[in-house]
Amino acid sequence: MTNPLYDALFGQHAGSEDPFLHLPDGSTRTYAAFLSQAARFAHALTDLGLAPGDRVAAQVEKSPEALAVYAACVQAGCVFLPLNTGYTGAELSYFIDNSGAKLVLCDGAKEAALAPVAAECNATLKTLNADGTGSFADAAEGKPDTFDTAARGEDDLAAFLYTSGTTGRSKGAMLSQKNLLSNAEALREVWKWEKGDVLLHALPIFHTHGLFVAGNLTLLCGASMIFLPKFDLDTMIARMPEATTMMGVPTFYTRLLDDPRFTRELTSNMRLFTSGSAPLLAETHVRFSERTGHAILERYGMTETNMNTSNPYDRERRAGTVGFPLPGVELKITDPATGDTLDQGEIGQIEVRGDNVFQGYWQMPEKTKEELRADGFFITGDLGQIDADGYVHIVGRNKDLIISGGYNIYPKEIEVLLDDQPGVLESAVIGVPHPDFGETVLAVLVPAPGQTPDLDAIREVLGRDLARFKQPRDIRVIDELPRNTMGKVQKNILREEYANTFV
Ligand code: MCA
Ligand code: AMP
Repeated sequence: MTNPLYDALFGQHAGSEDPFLHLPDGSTRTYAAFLSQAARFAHALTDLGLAPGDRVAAQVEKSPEALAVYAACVQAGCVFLPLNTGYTGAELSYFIDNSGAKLVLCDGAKEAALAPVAAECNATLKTLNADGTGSFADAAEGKPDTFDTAARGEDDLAAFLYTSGTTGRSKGAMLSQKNLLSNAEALREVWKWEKGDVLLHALPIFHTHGLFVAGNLTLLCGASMIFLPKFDLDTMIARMPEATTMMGVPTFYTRLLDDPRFTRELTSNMRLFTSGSAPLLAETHVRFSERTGHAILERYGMTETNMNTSNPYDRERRAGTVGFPLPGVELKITDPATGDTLDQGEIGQIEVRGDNVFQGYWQMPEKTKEELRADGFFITGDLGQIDADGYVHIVGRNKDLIISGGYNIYPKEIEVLLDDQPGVLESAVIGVPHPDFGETVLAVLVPAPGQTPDLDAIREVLGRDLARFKQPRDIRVIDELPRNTMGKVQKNILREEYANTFV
């Protein structure tokens, strides 16, 4: 019986007293202790009636136990579905219902609010708090420290990650064992990761970046992580000297650079800083090199594809580019209208193919067909070009998407809500430059004839239904939206008009 993902990430460390997690209180969790916890959780999953292939939705704070739920799902053959801790009840009910999750894990503080949602979806609800306590932990108490790993194949699903869409409806990206494992192996090779590496980990673990890029790579190599609940500048600076590597979104880097304590000396133990999830300004790359002597290594990925490209470890890390396709990943630039491959240097849509590319969107065959070609190439929705030296540049997006501090926000989801509010005729939601988040959300409203929308009431509805990071940081009211001759809203004009709102 095999389970390739479990064997490669977890099973190989059975009984190992090597450090895995260095925790904020100064304690360390060994691989053996982590795996025992995961095995107890795997027993709790099966005792609750979960079978291989069943979905486990988890909206839990970052903690060693939250990570052990992921390990337990892999071991028990369940599909792990992590959810942003900022999502509201309205957002969660869609994910739970759509995924058909059999078990929902949440923080104790959210239990009462989620109980009706779970009941309506016939899902069991258990709690797991940031300190590792809760009814799920209780269910695992006293269970054996080992578990008979469920047999799974490399094409079996390991995780669902929801990604929003241009239609405003989120799609569950189905990721197989092979998708995850092949990518971790490629990153180990190109980033030269080793057992002795210590990762400064401050990313959330409900996205590809913090969970798979950071977590899977650490596990595959038997390395360790300084596992912090979130990005806190003082803690990052205090613990940087213990680390050899850090992964961040561009906001991490601009925040570090804004602090005079962040010096060359502070980073002298570091061998590698990587950045992704959002474009890193070339200017940030240059400032970082000047301050620390380290060239940030920028890479490019997506929820649907894991990582696609990376700047080189040993050669020039070119600012403003995302480097070369990873081993096993094919990348081409195509004409969005015809799908034909374009010549080197031309700008077009980026398409990728390889073991990293997902299996499709859960129960959305039509949507899958639109983005995943029959020959295996996935249309990323990003626009790019390949320079004369082979470096891939991302020059824009062919999808209406805002990336704020590394979180994706699809304007449509907010526009649909705004258009529904009393006194609103129509709306347009755009991304505008922001000094901390890179981009932030701005909403433009057109009142219905003779009416004045109540902006405070609208903000209240947005606050109730949308995670904080999606909420517009400003709402402007104008007479009409700029449109082209085809009637399409010209968001580029709005973006120009409001470009200086926050900078
Ligand atoms: C927090 N807030 C945000 C964001 N984060 N608003 C907009 N955009 C955000 N990203 C809200 C908070 O709720 C708060 O609201 C206010 O902004 C400021 O809070 P603050 O404490 O400063 O925020 P923070 O806790 O420091 O968070 C900023 C952050 C965080 C550290 C940049 O967002 C973060 O860790 N981002 C990483 C996201 C990530 O991992 N992305 C990967 C997904 P209020 O003002 O009301 O209090 S993409 C991916 O996985 C692909 C595959 C890839 O390529 O990597
Ligand atoms: P997500 O859907 O959250 O997985 O976000 C994926 C999107 O993030 C990609 O399609 C890109 O638009 C963007 N992205 C990720 N890494 C980079 C990068 N290094 N530079 C620019 N955009 C990036």
